[in-house]
Amino acid sequence: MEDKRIPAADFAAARREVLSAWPTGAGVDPGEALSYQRAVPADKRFAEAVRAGRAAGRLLLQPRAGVALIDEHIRLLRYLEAEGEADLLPTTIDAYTRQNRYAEAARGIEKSEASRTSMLNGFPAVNHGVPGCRRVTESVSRPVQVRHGTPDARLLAEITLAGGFTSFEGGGISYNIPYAKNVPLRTSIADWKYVDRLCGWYEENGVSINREPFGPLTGTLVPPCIGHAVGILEGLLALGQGVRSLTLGYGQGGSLAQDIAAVRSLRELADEYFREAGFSDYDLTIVFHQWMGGFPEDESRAFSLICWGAAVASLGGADKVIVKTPHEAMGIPTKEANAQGLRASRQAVSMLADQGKLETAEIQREREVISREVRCILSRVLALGNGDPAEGAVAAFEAGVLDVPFAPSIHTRGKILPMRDNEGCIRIFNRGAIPFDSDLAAWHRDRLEERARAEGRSVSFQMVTDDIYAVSKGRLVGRPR
Ligand code: 8ZB
Repeated sequence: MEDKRIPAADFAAARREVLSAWPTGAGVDPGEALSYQRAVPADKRFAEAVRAGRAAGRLLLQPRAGVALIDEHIRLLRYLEAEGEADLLPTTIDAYTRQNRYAEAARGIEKSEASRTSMLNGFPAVNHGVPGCRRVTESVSRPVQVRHGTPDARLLAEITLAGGFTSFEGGGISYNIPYAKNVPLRTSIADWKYVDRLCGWYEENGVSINREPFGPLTGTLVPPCIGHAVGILEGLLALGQGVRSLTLGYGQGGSLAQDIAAVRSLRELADEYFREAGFSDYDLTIVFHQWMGGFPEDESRAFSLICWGAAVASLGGADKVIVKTPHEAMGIPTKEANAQGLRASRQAVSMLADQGKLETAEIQREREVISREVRCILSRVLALGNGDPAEGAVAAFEAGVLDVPFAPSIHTRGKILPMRDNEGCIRIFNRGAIPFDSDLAAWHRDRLEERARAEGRSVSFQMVTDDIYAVSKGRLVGRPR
């Protein structure tokens, strides 16, 4: 597989340009950043934590969290570590920073200082610069990851990695299509190639940085094959730039069989494609995201959904689970609610820890279906790119061979329409140009017809709407009432 590394001279020149885009960029001295990262102890390295967790068969728990001010953010992370017993810590970045609007983030910091409450929906790491990031990562005892949603994350990556963070979420597809309206895919993939090369550069110099493409995409009825195809492409791109610690993700769909099959098939298919492309020296882990769709407002119901997600992650054999909170329907959680989500998840995960693997005929069936679907899609994508995953992804989104449901981006066709079948599995009603073999396509239609018969109505867009709201209203399948 042809994915050329950015040549050293080009990369050095690009770094100088990126670091001059905002004053705090000058705080990054690559050589000094490398020495600083080399001194981060092993028990605070994300790559080492996920590797060891997987080796020990321990499912790791991680929350989301981020506020505007450094001291407040440190207090928040320490609370999640102490009261939530989080295995891994996050730093969720605010929306201005995600859109490279650092001047507005600066005003948000000022307003937060004046009002003594966070006026940003996350931690503005670029504005706080390298020293601010180091204060955060030095104040906690667990590895910390940058979580965001940034189409152009080059400066954010430079500053946070120099600042001691040891894992970086996102990818050129998964942090564009679900997050931006009008950023060309070619642009975001090129900008993420820089991020991956930066991580690869740290790797080559003895510093392992974990990379995590964002698996759930829009988090709304995303068929497993779509997230898997995108994740595998982003994995190929990352490995191509020298990344070695890779975590691929999947967002809970709601069907036990389909979710377990999705976790298992993701690991299997990713390994298959990576090896086929000539990569062998990498460490792959799988992250399961608790329900990313609309949550029930009632906190007791929210806890039920949280624990169910934790249980499925465990039964599926994921290595990490991203935990939701009972405040999900309301917005950004308090630190107390965040720790509650962690402790509720911990109870379920601990009780399942020694129960082994769940295998059923339905799980096996779904695993085979997902594998076939992903192969149909990826063989076409890679053919479109003549073996190059970046070119293939751009061409595939243009042609509708890859399509993400309910995405804001104009750079995906938006033709794909997913809905649940009678058992709650996510199927595809309208697949646009997604290249399924004809028997697979027919099988999806049959499954949906079966539900339609059971509900005494025809397969229609109404079912999609009903399914989108079903979980927040207390059910899985959006049946007529
Ligand atoms: C795509 C991710 C969405 C999820 C949570 C949302 C939602 C966003 C923060 C946060 C805690 C934050 N989220 N920003 N959670 N602190 N600053 O990410 O609630 O669950």
